[in-house]
Amino acid sequence: MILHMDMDAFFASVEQRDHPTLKNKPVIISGRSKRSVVSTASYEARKFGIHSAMPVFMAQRLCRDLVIIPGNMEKYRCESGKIMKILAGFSPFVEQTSIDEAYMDLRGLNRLFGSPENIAATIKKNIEEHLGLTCSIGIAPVKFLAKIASDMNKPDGLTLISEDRMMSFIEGLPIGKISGIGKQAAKQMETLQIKTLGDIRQYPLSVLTAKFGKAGARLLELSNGIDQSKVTPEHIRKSISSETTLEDDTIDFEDIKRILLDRSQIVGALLRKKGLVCKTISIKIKLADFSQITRSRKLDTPVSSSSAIFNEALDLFKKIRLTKKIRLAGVGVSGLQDKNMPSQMSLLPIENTSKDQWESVDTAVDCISEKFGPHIIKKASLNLK
Ligand code: TTP
Ligand code: MG
Repeated sequence: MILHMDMDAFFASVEQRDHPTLKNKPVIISGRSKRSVVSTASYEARKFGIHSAMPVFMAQRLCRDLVIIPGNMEKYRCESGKIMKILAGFSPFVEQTSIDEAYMDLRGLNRLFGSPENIAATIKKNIEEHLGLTCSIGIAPVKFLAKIASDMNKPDGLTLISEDRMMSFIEGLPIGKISGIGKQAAKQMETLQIKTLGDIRQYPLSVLTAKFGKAGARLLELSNGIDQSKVTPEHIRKSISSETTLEDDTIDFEDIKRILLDRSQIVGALLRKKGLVCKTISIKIKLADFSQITRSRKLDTPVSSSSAIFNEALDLFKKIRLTKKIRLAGVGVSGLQDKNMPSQMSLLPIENTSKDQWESVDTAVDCISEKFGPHIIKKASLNLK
């Protein structure tokens, strides 16, 4: 089962918690300018028809007693971090998808924390007790339904769509509820008599893909209760890359080498900052005629030193036979994993040792850069030009 958690009126609830006089009052969070829109509205304000993205002047017209509060993103980010930490206490399989939303894969948690409903109730209790905030949780056998479920009984909701109920739920699910189906697409579908996800099954794959492209194929899968998307924690999902468009197109090897070195250092520093190592290194080259070349290599042993990244990037670049000037070059890493996660050791321990030495140089450089700024210390070769 997959769990989806979404905080209730997140920014507004944080302010209501921190300013008890605002409790039970219609409150919106917004910018200060005349043209500002509502970032979020407390549930008391929503009763007046006020919602996110509505111009503030309109919200004021709908509710005379409306309290308008300027947002404090730093505070909300900090609260978000605390919420994600609570979730991480239950499972490493947590995927944060926005400032106040996350998925959790519940497999294997039964023994520790009980049934899915128990897990959800404990999460809600922890968030309320530690942070004084409420959230809504949805649980379903697949990801897209978990998200829909979390929205069904807001605020402070807990909704479970069991395996048994799933198909009948899908049958009557309005098509517009599916994330990614906009109003326009929903209208278009209505002309085909498709109002619910169940209606999709009246059409063969060929018709759906002809009409809606890839989305058609995905909808057909969803209508059968199949959702290929998995809960993907950040360290698995993300890749890190850095690229630069050159001031002047060039084919000069030394110039390009310097760019790759510079980009490798940026990528390496980000990787180490996140406490990650990478297994795959790639380069991207765009030529003057806008065509693009990408190359990547999977390593036997994960690395995080800028030198290791650069050496691989340069090696990949050397294998390209360049006939035109380039206008953009970039370095990327993927296959990211936690630095402390055990991985298969390299068969060549000597190679490892030399990489480790560079890693300590990098760590020292990272510390200096953090303290004095990113340009205070760099490879001598980057100064040649
Ligand atoms: P949401 O989870 O979409 O909304 P919410 O938490 O305020 O309310 P709900 O109970 O319906 O989940 O967004 C989370 C936060 O993101 C929200 O508190 C403010 C911010 N946000 C914006 O700044 N602009 C927007 O248009 C939206 C939708 C949200
Ligand atoms: Mg929310």
